[in-house]
Amino acid sequence: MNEPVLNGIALTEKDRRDPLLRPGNSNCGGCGMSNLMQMFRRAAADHELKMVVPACCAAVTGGTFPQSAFGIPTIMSTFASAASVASGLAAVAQLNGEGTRIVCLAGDGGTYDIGMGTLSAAAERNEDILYICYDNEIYGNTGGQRSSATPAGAATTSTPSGKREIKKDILGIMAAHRIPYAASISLAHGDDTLRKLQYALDTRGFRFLHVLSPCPTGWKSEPAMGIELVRLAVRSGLFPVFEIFDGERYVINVEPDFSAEALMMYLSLQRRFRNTGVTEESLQPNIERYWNYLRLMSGRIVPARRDV
Ligand SMILES: Cc1ncc(C[n+]2csc(CCOP(=O)(O)OP(=O)(O)O)c2C)c(N)n1
Repeated sequence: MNEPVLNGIALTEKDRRDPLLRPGNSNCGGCGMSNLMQMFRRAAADHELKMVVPACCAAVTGGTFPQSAFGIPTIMSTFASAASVASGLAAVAQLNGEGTRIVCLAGDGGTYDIGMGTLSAAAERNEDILYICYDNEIYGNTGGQRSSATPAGAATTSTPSGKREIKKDILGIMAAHRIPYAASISLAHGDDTLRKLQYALDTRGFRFLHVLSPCPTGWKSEPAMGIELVRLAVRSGLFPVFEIFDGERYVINVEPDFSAEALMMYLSLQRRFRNTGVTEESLQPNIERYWNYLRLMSGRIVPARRDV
């Protein structure tokens, strides 16, 4: 069951009556995508939506015909075609003069790796699509293999002693397409999440949202700790929360404290980081490097590291 977790934001009757993700779906307990869908229902209360979902956990969540866990018309696509299918739906909506918002909901494997070709093409054409990547940092649905979103040091079923390469910079890639809006979303920051979802729904053209999505099954963490893990990822600087307008105006939304304590807590609460050799010290250089880049892009020169 999905008990609504709107981060302390009160539920409305509409949230209960008309959920985007219905109770009784097959998501694991503590799945970040479930939380995201609840937040998205709230943000999209005034919008007609159609959704495209490529192969991923969300495709399984959808269920088998004639049942569906999604409360909106949804098309399941192949991995590689999600953004193309969404482009077609967007064109139809425009031809019919409908205000329907076309949404792609895809995992990190479908976004960073297998769907990148059509994603890039749709972004380059500035299609009228809201693309949401829920990033659980693995190919979750097939047992938790590494993707290019998996962070360095995380054990997966295909990198049992820990991934060596660092996580791909997906927002940098999307910004390079000069799309109207790209942002990262922390589910631990409810107001910022709702604001960004609403802004992305109201903006036209290609919009891209990147959501860190806790996966207790793959991260080997407690289901109830998901939101806390996201908070620690943000606090430590590991997951920067920012937005990019037109590929060039960077705005940092949440200032981390860069505390070693938050980073240590983040690592120790997930068994995927156990025995892989990853430490707080080994992660710091990449965190600093990325934050220096973000400071530069946002025009805010502040030292990236503050000892707490
Ligand atoms: C072309 C292709 N390769 C592999 C698969 C098998 N497959 C289905 S879902 C999935 C994992 C998807 O991972 P991700 O996009 O990260 O989403 P998640 O499962 O984590 O929600 C894979 C590999 C497939 N359906 N199609």
